[in-house]
Amino acid sequence: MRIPIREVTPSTPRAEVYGWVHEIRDLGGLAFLLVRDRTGIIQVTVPKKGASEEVLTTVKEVSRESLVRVKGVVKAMAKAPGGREIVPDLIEVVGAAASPLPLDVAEKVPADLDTRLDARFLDARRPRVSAVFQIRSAILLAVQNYLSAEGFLQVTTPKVVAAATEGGTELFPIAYFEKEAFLNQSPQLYKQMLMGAGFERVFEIGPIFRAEEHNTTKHLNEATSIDVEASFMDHAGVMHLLEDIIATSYQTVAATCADQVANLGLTDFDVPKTPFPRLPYTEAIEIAARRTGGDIKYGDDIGTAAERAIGEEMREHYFITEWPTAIKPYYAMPCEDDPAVCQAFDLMHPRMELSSGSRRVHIYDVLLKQMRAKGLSAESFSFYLTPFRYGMPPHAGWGLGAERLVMTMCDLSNIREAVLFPRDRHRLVP
Ligand code: AMO
Repeated sequence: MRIPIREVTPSTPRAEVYGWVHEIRDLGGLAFLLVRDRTGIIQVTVPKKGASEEVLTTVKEVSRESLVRVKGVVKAMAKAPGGREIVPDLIEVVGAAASPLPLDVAEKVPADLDTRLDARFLDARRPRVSAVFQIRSAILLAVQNYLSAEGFLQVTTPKVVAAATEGGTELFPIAYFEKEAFLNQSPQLYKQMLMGAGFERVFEIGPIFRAEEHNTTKHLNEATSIDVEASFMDHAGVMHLLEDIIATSYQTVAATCADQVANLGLTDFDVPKTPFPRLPYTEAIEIAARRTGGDIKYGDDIGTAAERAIGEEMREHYFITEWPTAIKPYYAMPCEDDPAVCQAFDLMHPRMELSSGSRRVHIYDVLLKQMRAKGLSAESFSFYLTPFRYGMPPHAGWGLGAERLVMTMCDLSNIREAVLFPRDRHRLVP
């Protein structure tokens, strides 16, 4: 624990700390409290001879996970966590914890993920859990700093919308007065419209909502997307930006979150090397077919099994490029020399997809044609289509799943571990 030394006389540095009672040990002549805050653990040592009556009573009666205020003398103690202990003259219970605890923060009693998420406030007191959210915060800050320095404007687009962005099946309908409305699946249409507004470079870090039917370890119903859109850049340009942001995020975490990385037991925390390999879709399919022995063929989506097989072969971050136009969204720009292939990409971690993006169609007639080809009605998208008729610049962008970035960086087995209060098919509280 980081302890602010408040008053110093030459022989007796004193400190006052607030923390939760992690463990209580009574060794006859000595009693110990391990007191924990977000920076770590400090041992509070109470010699039974010489301690005040009040301190002794508090140590005897305080329950685990109560919040206490401790004032006393700081002493070097090689065997204590952090090499120091506090010998208190005051221990005050600021907030008593009821017993029994819904969850053992000290992790002596194992708990499954559901129990942990039900008692998330207690679960998050665990250093290993809070480390994930400190790393998550460092990543998001690194991304914001990077993009701001590159001239990107941070924007916030509506989450209550009238039209589907990424296809109609994963939409959450909501009651919005007398109108039909939905929770937005992606800021896609809005970030493109902002290219029409002349903003040139925008980014948004915000929630996306997907009514995924299935409970998987890598899907959430409410996720956080890091979205980028840039005018006068093509797909190659935004791919460079994306790989640079991934590397920068790892570098920042390595430089500023050493304790958290250690708490998570990440012994080989390597910053991925850029540039990432570019793997054409056709080759990705060949690898998947060879390694899985399955009947995956050109034109198929790359599902979980294929994704895993290709990842085992690549063993590092990589891009899948040159996708068939037919399986990418209408807003992806077809290649000039072969319109059956489009200028879209997915960024992959060996375990899963992290991001997808593309150069966009910026020509009104082509966009209209592609929307119709996908069975979408141009009328319900007129708010989106109109800017394409008034000087839309060429542009490109991507969406990066923040939880998947945290999950793969921290080597978490379930995406729910990367969200404080996850939303899935069965979980709406807390
Ligand atoms: P896409 O649908 O591929 O693309 O989403 C982009 C990235 O967002 C993350 N993601 C999710 N994470 C957790 N749970 C989910 N249900 C979920 N859905 C998506 C993934 C994914 O790679 N508009 C395009 C992006 C663009 O072209 O700019 C889009 O939304 O990490």
